[in-house]
Parts: sequence; C-alpha cells; structure tokens
Amino acid sequence: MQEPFLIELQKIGEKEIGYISVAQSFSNIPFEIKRIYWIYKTPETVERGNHAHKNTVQVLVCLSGKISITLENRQRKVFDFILDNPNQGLFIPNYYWRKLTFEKDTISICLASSDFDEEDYMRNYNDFLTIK
Ligand code: T46
Repeated sequence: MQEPFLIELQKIGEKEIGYISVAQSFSNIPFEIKRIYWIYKTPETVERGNHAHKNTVQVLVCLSGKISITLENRQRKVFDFILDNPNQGLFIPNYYWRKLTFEKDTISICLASSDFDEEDYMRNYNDFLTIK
C-alpha cells in the first residue's frame, strides 16, 4: 500500500522579487492532474475531511496559513503532517481517512487525479475500515 509523503516543490526566485513554484503532472506530481480545487475561509474550529477516497489521489498545498492533517489507512496506521509552506505538497494516496484543521485565513489548493464523483467518497468510517 502506498504511503503519504511530502513533495518539495522548487522555489524559483529570490526574496527581492518573490517566488514561483510549479506543479506539473508526471514531473513533480506523480499522476495526471484532472481537477484543481481550493479551500479557504475555514473557521479554526471546523474539522474538514472525515472521508477517504476509493480511487482519487491528491496533492494538497498550503498557499498561505497552516493546515494540520491526520491521515489513517485501513491498517489504522496514522500519519500526521503540518503544511505551512507553499513550496511543499502532501501526496495523499487513496484509501486514507483524512482529517484537516486550518488556521485562520488559510488558503489551500488541491490537485486531484480524477473528476469530482461523490461515488468515489467513503464518508462512513466503519465502512472505510471494513469494506474490501
Ligand atoms: C479532500 C479534502 C482535502 C464538489 O462539488 N466538487 C469538488 O471537486 C469538491 C472537492 C467538492 N465538491 C462539493 C462536495 C460537497 O458538497 O463541495 C462540498 C464540500 O466537499 P467536502 O465535504 O468533501 O469538503 P472537504 O474539505 O471535507 O474535502 C475536500 C475534498 O472533497 C476531499 O477530496 O481530500 O478536501
């Protein structure tokens, strides 16, 4: 089973002019990017996620602010990550239960390997642990 990992995205530029980082399918992103969505203005008290995907894999980037992410696989192995750097991405494999909290004013962008399909979501934790 694939495990989550951090991807260092090149930081092009310098502090006098600012920076550019790039995400490119099969270059630094290990899949074809089919969909991009972004999450913003999530109150600090809210926990997002609480689901897993059957097929979709993703890379999450925190453009501004800070995200705490807990990922758990069906063997109940848990991985904790902090994203607070726009030149880092978190690869999230399929079949990982995710929980995310966001600091105030955090803006994140997520690169996904599939079109949106609610059928790809597992939103019941017990089903996630037991379904083959
Ligand atoms: C994930 C985490 C990091 C769409 O209509 N299209 C989309 O592409 C997405 C991503 C969502 N939606 C709808 C589905 C729900 O009615 O937006 C609503 C909120 O989605 P959800 O409750 O899944 O949001 P999060 O923040 O819990 O999860 C999202 C992604 O759905 C998920 O794949 O890994 O961000």
